[in-house]
This record gives sequence, structure tokens and C-alpha cells, in this order.
Amino acid sequence: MPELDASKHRVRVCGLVSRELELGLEDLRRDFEPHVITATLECAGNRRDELSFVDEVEGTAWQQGAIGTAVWRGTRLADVLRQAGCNGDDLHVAFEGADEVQKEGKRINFGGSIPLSKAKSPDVLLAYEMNGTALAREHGYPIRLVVPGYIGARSVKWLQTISVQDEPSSNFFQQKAYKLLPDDMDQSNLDWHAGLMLGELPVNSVICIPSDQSRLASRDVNVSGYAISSGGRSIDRVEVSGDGGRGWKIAELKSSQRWSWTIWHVELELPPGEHEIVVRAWDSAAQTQPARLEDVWNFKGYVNNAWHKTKVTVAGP
Ligand SMILES: Nc1nc2c(c(=O)[nH]1)N[C@H]1C(S)=C(S)[C@@H](COP(=O)(O)O)O[C@H]1N2
Ligand SMILES: [Mo]
Repeated sequence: MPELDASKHRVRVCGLVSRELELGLEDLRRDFEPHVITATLECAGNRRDELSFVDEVEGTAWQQGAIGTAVWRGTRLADVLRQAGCNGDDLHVAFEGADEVQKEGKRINFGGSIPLSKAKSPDVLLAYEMNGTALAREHGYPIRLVVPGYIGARSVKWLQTISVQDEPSSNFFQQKAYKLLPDDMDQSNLDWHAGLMLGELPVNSVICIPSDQSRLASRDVNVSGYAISSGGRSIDRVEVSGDGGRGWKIAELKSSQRWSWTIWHVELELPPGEHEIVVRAWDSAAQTQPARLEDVWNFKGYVNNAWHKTKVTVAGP
């Protein structure tokens, strides 16, 4: 993680703009109106671990916790782009962080891009505060991008370059990592060109409580977790099954803000013995989740949104 001096650090805005800009933290605070949004960031590899039950996957074996929600305060990327003067359609906005990694024998910065249409939407921020205080170093101090609804990798931390261009970023993390490979592809026949660039996240839901393999003393089982929608839509229904997906009960939803997860809760009555609790969500476009892990498996283990399952044992009399 780079250790940046906020008084010296600058974000450079360049590429297909009429005026190149160099903006420090003080410039952002002084010259632009601050905006606050509550947004969930989810790693594309969230729930990757489950996919390894189907076949080998490459990457960190995240369970269902590679996700989090925070209140972000910062400058709208749209306002910065307006000041730089950027016109045109079908363009992309590429970002680079100050951190360096070794990839394919070269030292490169972490980077990625989003379409200009998303970049101009009011909820994409150059964030300088998280939960009411300056960003922590591990979250991108002094300035990071926050792209709600997109895979976490597009929310570039330690932001130092913003470039408007007619192609997506050529960075490793846009062109190679974070691509959804076809399901017949693995290490032996890997061809990055065949992969889809990941951006918008799919609808997903997860059981947080009880945890997998729990032994429960009572038949009244409180089940709760989170659901996230796609494209900033609302989560309109969450269903929970106590019998592996045959019967479903509708969960209660806690109201949520547009780009933030929806916390849900339901009480099931389960007889003594082993049970498989399952959850699935629908968003306001009637989109829901695929049933089987087999249907979403991909070698890099990205965007797993199959029905989430938890096995529990209710103690017998
Ligand atoms: N500069 C930079 N930004 C980055 C990354 C990185 O390695 N370097 N990781 C990305 C990924 S993959 C995710 S999931 C999120 C995680 O954000 P967090 O650490 O604030 O939770 O940051 C993204 N931004
Ligand atoms: Mo990630």
C-alpha cells in the first residue's frame, strides 16, 4: 500500500479533454461541491470459495464477506470531467492508482476503466472520506474512486490518474484479470480475449446468520443476511427455504438506500435434524439468481450469484 502525502499528492486528469487538470485534496474540497452517498462495494471474487466445490478456481478463496458498505463523501467525477471539458459519446474513463505490482515481468500500476456514461452519473465519486473521517490508508488515502454497482476493482484506490479515452483501459486488471471466461476454459486453454470485461454486478443474496455447519439448540431459527441488486435497482423480494429450495418463505426487508445492500431477516421453524437453508433475491427488474453453482462456474471464480446455501443441524429432543 502506498503511503501518500495528501499535501503533495495530485490526481492528473488527461486524455480526450480540453483542459488537463492536476487536482490535490484541497482543490477537491475547495472548488467542488461535496456529495455523500452510502454505497456497497463488492469484490468480483466474493463467494469464489463455493465455486471450488464444482471445479478448480484460481484466486483468493473468499467466502461471502468480500463486500462492505460505507458512507462516502467526495467530489462527483462528473463535476471534475465537466471542468476538464470532455465531450463525445462512447468513450471510456480509465484510472490508475499509485500502487505498483509485478505482472508479466513488468512493474505496473493498478488500473481499470468504466464507460463515460457511468462516469458521468451523479453517484460516482472521488471519495476523500469514509464513514465521516479521512480515508484510511488501506481504503485508498487520500483519494479513491467509488463506482457504486460495479465490481470492487473499478473503485481504484490511491487514485492518481484519470484519463478519457476511446478504448477501455489497457491495464492488466481491465484486459486480463476481472474477465468472465467461458465455462469450458481453464489454465490449459486460457485466452483472455474470450473473456467478458466485468463491470456491473449481478443480483445476489447471502445468508450471514446462522453460519454454515451450525448446531442450533432451538427449532425457531432466525435467518438473516444481505441482498444486493443490479444496476442500482431495488431489492423487492427475498425468499428463504428451509428445505433445500423446495418451499420458500418471504423475508422481511430493511429499507435501504439506492446503492447499498438490503439487510433481510426471516424466522423459520425447523424440526430436529439436518437442514439446508437457501436464499434467493429478486430486484425491481424481476431479475433473480441462478439455482446452481454449476451454472455460474468460471475458472477465475468471478461474480458467483448462485442460490446461497447453509447447512444447519437442529438439536433433537
Ligand atoms: N489502487 C488499487 N485500487 C484497488 C485495488 C488495488 O489493488 N489497488 N483493489 C480493488 C479491489 S479488487 C477491490 S475489491 C476494492 C476493495 O476495496 P477496499 O479495500 O476499500 O475494501 O478495491 C479496489 N481498488
Ligand atoms: Mo476485489
